Amino acid sequence: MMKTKMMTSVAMLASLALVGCETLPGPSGPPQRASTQAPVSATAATPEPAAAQTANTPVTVADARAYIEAAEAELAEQSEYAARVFWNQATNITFDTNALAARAGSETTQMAVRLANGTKQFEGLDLPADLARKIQILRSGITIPAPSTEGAADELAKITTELDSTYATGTFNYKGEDLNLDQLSTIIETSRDPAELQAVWEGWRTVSPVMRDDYARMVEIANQGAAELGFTNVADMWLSNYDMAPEAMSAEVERLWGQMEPLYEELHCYVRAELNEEYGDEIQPAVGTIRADLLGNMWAQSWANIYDIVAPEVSAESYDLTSILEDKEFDAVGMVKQGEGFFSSLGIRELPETFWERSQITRPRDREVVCHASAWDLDNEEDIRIKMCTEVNAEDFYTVHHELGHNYYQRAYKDQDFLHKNGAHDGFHEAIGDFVGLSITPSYLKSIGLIDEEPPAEADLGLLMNTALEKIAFLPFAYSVDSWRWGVLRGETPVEEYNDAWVMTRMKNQGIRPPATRPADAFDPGAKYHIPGNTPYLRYFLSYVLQFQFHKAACEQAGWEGPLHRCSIYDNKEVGARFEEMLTLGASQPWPDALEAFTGTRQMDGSAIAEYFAPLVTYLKDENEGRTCGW
Ligand code: X8Z
Ligand code: ZN
Repeated sequence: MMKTKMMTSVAMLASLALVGCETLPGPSGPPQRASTQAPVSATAATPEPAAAQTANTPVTVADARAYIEAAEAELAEQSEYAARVFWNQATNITFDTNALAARAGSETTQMAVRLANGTKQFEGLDLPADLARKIQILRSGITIPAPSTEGAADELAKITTELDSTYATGTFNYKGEDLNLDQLSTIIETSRDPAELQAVWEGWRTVSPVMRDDYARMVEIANQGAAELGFTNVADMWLSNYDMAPEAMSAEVERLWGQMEPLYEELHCYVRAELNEEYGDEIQPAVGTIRADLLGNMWAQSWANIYDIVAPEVSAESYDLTSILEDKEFDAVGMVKQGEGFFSSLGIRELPETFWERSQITRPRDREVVCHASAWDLDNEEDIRIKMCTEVNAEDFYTVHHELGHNYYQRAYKDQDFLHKNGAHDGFHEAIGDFVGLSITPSYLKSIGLIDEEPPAEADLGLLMNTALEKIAFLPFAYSVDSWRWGVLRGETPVEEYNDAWVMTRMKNQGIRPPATRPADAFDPGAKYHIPGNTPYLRYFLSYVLQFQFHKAACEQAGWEGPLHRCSIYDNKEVGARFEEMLTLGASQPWPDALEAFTGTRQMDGSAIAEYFAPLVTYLKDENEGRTCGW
């Protein structure tokens, strides 16, 4: 469940390289390498870090190296300062912490933009690969860039701040009570009353129409910023972060989605039939698209909450992890300790004492905080922390592993140069903890004493269905979010068509539809955090592909011969050592090198997912026989 309840925030503040959605969410929520709220000042107070140039002295490779070294030093110092300011804000939201965070973010952004623009002096030089790579990282890592035009960055900052805080403080009055996103989400997850589901689904979307025109203006300014940095538009800039041309990366995404689409269609077909049985033809017809509010999640991005409706009847009873955690009287800290225990079992050094002293593991009672789970690296060394409002349930048990994955990655690459202190790409960062989560199998739960007996093979369908509702259902959602956004950022979708394009993109890829015709002023994308928060979403799509590749490779290294979904790498030091090698590389090498180091392949590929879910797909195909699938 999304736990985004930011009372206010300063949108799109810069965070430097400790970044990724996982890290350093400054007050803008999921963090960016750097964003350009700030003006690119032609008269920056800080001198350019490069060796002084005169008009008739050509720059050299040595100059470029000196420039980058100085830039990294400057950024490293600023990033620690900014991280501490942001942490303060995110764990104690007040007027003052917001103001300080805004200022730190603005300063950081100005620095990042100035340094990125400063690399233009080296264009045309035949730079060694490592330097060219660092310059590329510096240039393309700015999520929402501003041009240096007087006032543009200020205007952009104002808009992004407003967008973000509008989302964060959004409420909807339902049955006389103002409900926030957490409370509305709970209804969507648990209610089985279609009228209530529709009211709440539509209700949450009343927070976003006000965002639409500001969003359009933001796109306009950001594209000017991208142009100044040498990019066609912001979409291309985002797609330039994958060690290949943006067009090639787009083609990669299409290829991967093409691999997964047939699998998704089987799941869609089966779930639609079950919902039809549950709700009847009036509410959910047996053909066509699925009503989005019936899927157990505010954005229909994960369907695990309707497992009870779609559970395969033939499957034996499995276990309910939430009940087990409750029965065993776990508390939030205990869940994090259990997560740490998994990483320790792989031979990865335990978390520092300061992690336990400084993390926010549960929601404080006495102040406003940003509850959306994140993992932070405060000093580029050992000061790693998570910030969660952990609840004792299965979902948060997985989230704990997800966040710890970010923290262990951060610590593993801490000795890389500053611009290489990052994931091999952003999808890697998102995939680490989820990869470990795939090893939370019955055998693992038994070995840590959470269950007494492993469920029999007859329970496999149920186990796989549960995972598919989480992982397979998510793929076309993640693909849709940035498909929509690329269209907008490229200027292909005019503002009047924003909402229709969003509805159509999701209809096409996910086969879902709103419960009723949307109002003319709707801006539904604004009701999903990552749109007003300007967090690129492709990372999650890639992560959901990569985590299965990691899992398959790890299980092969472990000599596992059974079905992939029963494989756990718990306690396997050899696999752990190889995994840590990949983590230690950070962003120092192109991502295919990191991928190859662990999996032996240089390509992202959906065949591991297909193999993992093969038994379920056989079942789904069987069940779907005679049904007209698709929409
Ligand atoms: O935003 C997140 C994480 C932060 S990295 C909590 N996720 C996406 C979402 O909630 O929409 C994780 C899965 C997808
Ligand atoms: Zn994450």
